[in-house]
Amino acid sequence: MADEPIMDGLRAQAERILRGNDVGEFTKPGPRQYPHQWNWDAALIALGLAHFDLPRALTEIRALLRGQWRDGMVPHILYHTGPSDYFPEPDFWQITTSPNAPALATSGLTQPPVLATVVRMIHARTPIHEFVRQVYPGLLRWHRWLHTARAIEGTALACIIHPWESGTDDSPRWLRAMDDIIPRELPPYRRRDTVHVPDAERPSDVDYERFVYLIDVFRQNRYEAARLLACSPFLVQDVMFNAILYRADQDLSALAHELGEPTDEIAAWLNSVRANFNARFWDDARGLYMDYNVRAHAPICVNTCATFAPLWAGLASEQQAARLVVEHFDNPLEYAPNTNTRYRLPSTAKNERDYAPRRYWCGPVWINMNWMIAEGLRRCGYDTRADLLVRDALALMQLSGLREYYDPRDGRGCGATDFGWSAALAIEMLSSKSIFGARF
Ligand code: 2M8
Repeated sequence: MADEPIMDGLRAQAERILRGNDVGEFTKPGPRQYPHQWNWDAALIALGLAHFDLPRALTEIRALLRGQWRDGMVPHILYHTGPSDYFPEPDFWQITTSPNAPALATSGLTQPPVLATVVRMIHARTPIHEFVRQVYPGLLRWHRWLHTARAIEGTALACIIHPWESGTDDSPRWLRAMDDIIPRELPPYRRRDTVHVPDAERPSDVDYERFVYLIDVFRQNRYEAARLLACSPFLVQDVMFNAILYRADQDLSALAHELGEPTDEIAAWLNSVRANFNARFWDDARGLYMDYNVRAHAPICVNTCATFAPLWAGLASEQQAARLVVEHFDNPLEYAPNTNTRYRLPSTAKNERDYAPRRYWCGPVWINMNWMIAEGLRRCGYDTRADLLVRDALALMQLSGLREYYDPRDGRGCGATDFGWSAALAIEMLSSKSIFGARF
């Protein structure tokens, strides 16, 4: 049984963190490490804020859409308050070379499109018709851009051109895909991400060089979508990004229907993704979903928590869901606790070569992943497993505070402190009635 007074303490702490990171129109993901607005952080933060300050939640979303590019892209970082000690600084992106750049300083990349889903969730709880009407055109334009400017081979599956677009930046799946990328010439830059967080919990220098090299390629090509598809050394179809997009298309379609807007275009994207998703990503021999390296014309055979994202989208069949759960989620060599690890869900399978329990996306538990995969498990009828993920997420936050990620062995907090989406999703999980009662 959940200990409700302690949970109240966690909720109060989470609200304090969201208030503390609030800069007026946007919320910093981390007060020192991440002092700007990030795309999927903003969406998840809005979901948490909506539980106690709905107007502020809507402000967060409006601020994010203010950075939308003329071609529809919603960027991954928005520098509302100008430069800080964060690298890349706004000028490093050189976005003004693109005719599509907005007036606001932003990055030149995007991030997982979870926003339409969040808008629909908030609206389902407290109707916000006028707001939905205002933001719908921007959401539609973003999804259209993803399904066209980022699509190849005549399907609506989206490509990403930089690991940062996946949100799981140095996941071993990208480290593997970046093996062949040899930076030719690097622009001068200075890493700042290891000022506030120990080196061992952040990407290696070699990986960081590749991140920077890719940005340099994109700015030299003035962010022209067709050129980037043609020349980006990193071109990948990310299983989690596409699962999030598919789910967001479903939510966008529901919003369109309610607004009396046409839904045919969205239905065509949904049909195309549904028709191609499993053929592209499902590895029947291993019973796992794998990303696809478009440049190498080959799947990226690395087992990470992204494999569970199709559950969130309703893209896995009953048999596929059962294999993911029984062969992998429950497997102590991969994701389930064993004598070395107490907490679910390691972000990389523990038997992967590059698994590292304290390094960024290489192994630690992330609260957003636990939440999203729990929702997916519930959607597929695996409520007991979903409860395990929620229970562990809440236990970790109580044990070690609202950190960016956690060591699955002992629950120690890593990365940024007072982390925004951990706080927001603590509130979301605590507010969902299903977590209280007999199951705990
Ligand atoms: C991390 O990414 C940024 C670059 O975008 C960084 O490491 O500096 C990722 O975890 C990403 O998913 C997240 O949105 C961002 C802010 O929390 O931090």
